[in-house]
Amino acid sequence: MIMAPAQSVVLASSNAGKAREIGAVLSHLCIDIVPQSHFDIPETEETGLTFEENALAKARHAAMYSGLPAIADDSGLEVDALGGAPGIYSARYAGKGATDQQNLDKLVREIAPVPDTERTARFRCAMVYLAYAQDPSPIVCHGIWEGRIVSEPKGVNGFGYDPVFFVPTHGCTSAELPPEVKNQLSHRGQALKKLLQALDMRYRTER
Ligand code: ITT
Repeated sequence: MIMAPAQSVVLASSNAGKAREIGAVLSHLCIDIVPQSHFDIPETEETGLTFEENALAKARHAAMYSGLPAIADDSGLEVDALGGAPGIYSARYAGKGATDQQNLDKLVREIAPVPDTERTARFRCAMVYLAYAQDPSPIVCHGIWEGRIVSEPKGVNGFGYDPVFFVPTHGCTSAELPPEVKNQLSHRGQALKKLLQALDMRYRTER
C-alpha cells in the first residue's frame, strides 16, 4: 500500500511544557508537528479577552508566517477566590516575561489568606486548528479541569501551576501525576481528544 506523505502542521507555541503534551497526543495522527521556532516568526501580542480569541490569533499568525496549517493552545488557571485570576493572563501573572516560578510564587502569596474551603479553581484550554491563515471555519475545541489550590507546591512533572493544582479525583497535585495520566485528565488533554476526532477525518491512519 502506498502511504501519503505526512502533512506538516506548525505548532504555534513557545511553551515547551505545552508542546510536549500536545506532541504526545497528536502523535496518533499522520502529521508532522513543526515547532514555530523553525520559522522566523515574530512574537504575537495576546490582546484577546478570551482564551479562544488568543488561540485563534496565535494560530493565524503562525499559519501566515509558515504557510502551513497551524495548531495553537491558549490556556490558563482560573481561581474563584481571586475573581478568576490569573485567567487569560496566567503566563504573565507576575509581570510581562515572568517565569513559571515567579508566577507560581505570586499565586502562593495571593492564596495564603484564603481558607481551604474556598480554594476552588480550574484550568481552561482553547485549542485551535486552522487549515490556512484565512481559514473561515477554524476547528475550536475546549477543555476544563476542576481542582483546588494548595499552599505547598508539590511534584516535579508538568509545568506552570501544576505543583499547586490539587486534583481531587487522584489525591495529589497535577505535578505529581505521570505525564500520560495528566494528558488523560487535563483541560489540554480533553481539548486535544476533541481535536483528534475532528482531525481524524483529514489525517486518518495511525503511524
Ligand atoms: P504560548 O502562547 O507560546 O503557547 P504561553 O505559556 O504564553 O505559551 P498561554 O498564554 O496560553 O501560553 O499561557 C498559559 C499559561 O497558563 C502557562 O504559561 C501556565 O502558566 C498556565 N498553564 C496552562 N496550562 C497549564 C498546565 O497544564 N499546567 C500548568 N500550568 C498551565
